[in-house]
Amino acid sequence: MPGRSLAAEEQALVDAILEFDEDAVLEQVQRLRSGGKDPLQIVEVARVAMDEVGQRFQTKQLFLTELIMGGELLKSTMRALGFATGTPARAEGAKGKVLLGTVAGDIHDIGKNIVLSLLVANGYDVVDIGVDVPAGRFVEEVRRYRPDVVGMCGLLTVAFDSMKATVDALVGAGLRDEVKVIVGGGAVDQKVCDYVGADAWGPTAADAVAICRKWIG
Ligand code: B1M
Repeated sequence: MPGRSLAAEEQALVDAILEFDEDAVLEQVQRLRSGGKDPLQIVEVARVAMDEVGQRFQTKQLFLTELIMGGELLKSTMRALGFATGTPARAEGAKGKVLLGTVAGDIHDIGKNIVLSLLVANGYDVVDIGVDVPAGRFVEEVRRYRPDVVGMCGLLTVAFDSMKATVDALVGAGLRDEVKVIVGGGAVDQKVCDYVGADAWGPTAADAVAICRKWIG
């Protein structure tokens, strides 16, 4: 949540996540909800904590077990907030069709599932093809489902090359002009968007929905 400091109750959620205290996390989520905070704002607060978990993992203050625990804790938080946590999923919606997946080499899916939930809640038909999805599979699924938008997620640096390979594969298959491509997750930014050859990137799940809305109504 760049640009503003956290309120005391938001900070309490961050602290509970950093202590890996699930009861305290869920209690704090409940408190924020009762206070009228929007679930997506709560996600962004949890994201602050997960960035810190990631930093501590990187600097070896935390180990893989704790990274996994952090992921599980975040999934419980998402469940409590009513977001999808499973994959794959298919939802029939009246609006346009979005194909969503985490690219090859990357299994991070919590952000993807939030994007999925939000798109479904906004009436889109979403086909979730899961995680670690090779470029060729994206091409196959585009041929099969004919989506309006292809959404690629990835948090690892190596995911950026997978995203580029996927866009290249769509070009090679003659499908690139038939779909809009949006990328997102973790460190994705405009530079990554340009590098991979996507049409847009979404800093948050809400941005992803706003972009799809702009494209397909
Ligand atoms: Co991983 N991990 N992880 N991890 N992990 C990161 C990404 C890392 C930055 C941590 C760090 O070291 N600082 C680092 C990547 C470093 C790099 O590549 N530069 C890392 C690493 C190294 C690894 C492993 C390699 C660790 C290891 O095994 N030694 C390994 C890789 C596995 C693999 O993918 N092949 C690994 C594994 C895991 C877990 C399985 C333990 C777990 C993931 C559980 C899961 O997803 N089911 C995990 C976790 C939890 C994290 C961190 C701590 C948190 C990720 C997260 O869920 N954030 C992460 C640190 C970080 O992100 N700073 C880290 C919350 C989530 C809501 O945010 O996904 O960004 P995010 O989604 C946002 C927006 O980005 C947006 O909407 C969401 C809400 O606003 N959004 C989109 C998301 N997708 C979008 C798509 C769009 C548009 C918007 O359009 C399509």
